[in-house]
Amino acid sequence: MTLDQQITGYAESLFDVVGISRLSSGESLLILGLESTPERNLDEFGHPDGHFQMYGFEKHVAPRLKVLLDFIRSQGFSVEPVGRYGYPLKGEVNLKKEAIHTGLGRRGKNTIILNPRYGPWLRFMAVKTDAPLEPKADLAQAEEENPVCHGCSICIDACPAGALEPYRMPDISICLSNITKMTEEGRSILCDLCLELCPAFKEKS
Ligand code: B12
Ligand code: SF4
Ligand code: SF4
Repeated sequence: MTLDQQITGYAESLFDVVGISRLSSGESLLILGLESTPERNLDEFGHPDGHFQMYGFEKHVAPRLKVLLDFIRSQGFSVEPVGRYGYPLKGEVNLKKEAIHTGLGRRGKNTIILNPRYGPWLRFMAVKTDAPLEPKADLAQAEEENPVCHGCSICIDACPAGALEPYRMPDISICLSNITKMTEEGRSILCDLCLELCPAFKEKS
């Protein structure tokens, strides 16, 4: 087994999907995806006392990331998460574009990546490494309209903020996942209606 296969195989034992991309610096990006479910809710955020907290990522992603990073370092390579728990919050890496280019799914009209197995429920993380990982060119997909969205506009019609146009969100400041209400414990109440109503791949997930 090659080193590439060992590292991606190890990552696949910890995460639901794994993709490899190459940065212009020559380093590799491992794109990791984990399904958010009611039992493993990655969408649990909050900002009590003004400090942004990623409760779901802290609980479910951080331990997996630690094991993966330890493994890659034990092979003699450097590796770092991009952003907190591999979530580039300021968009320094566009995880949806990377997911498309590494074959992990295609964008839906709700702008979210739809995966044939997990629908819109994958959450993505990125780690940067100098390990020699080869992008799988045959898996790469283009940024284009998604056949599963043909004839459907459920997400666009249902959006209470009118924030969606097909495959794009012209003004991100009006999305109700941006202007989140808060529970008494300081947990964000996200909207997510455009994901919950999406029928794509529901029967398979
Ligand atoms: C900023 C941000 C937001 C903003 C803006 C969202 C947006 N759609 O841009 C707000 C706060 C509103 C938001 C909300 C949510 N987000 Co958010 N967000 C991000 C973040 C940090 C950056 C995204 C970004 O770069 N946006 C900028 C826009 C310009 O980029 P873009 O969406 O790729 O837009 C491209 C297309 O529109 C394309 N395009 C334009 N015209 C056309 C036409 C056609 C035909 C096609 C095909 C394409 C196309 O060109 C644009 C530029 O490349 C990422 C994490 C990351 N670093 O990637 C998470 C991320 C995208 N969010 C995510 C999630 C899950 C959500 C929420 C569901 C809330 C939640 N539970 O966490 C909602 C969903 C709302 C929605 N429908 O998008 C996930 C998506 C996972 C997935 N399966 O795709 C990400 C990847 C985070 C993660 N770690 O997994 N988010
Ligand atoms: S609700 Fe319909 S149009 Fe929107 S992303 Fe899902 S399948 Fe595509
Ligand atoms: S999360 Fe809610 S407000 Fe934001 S685009 Fe989806 S349906 Fe609209």
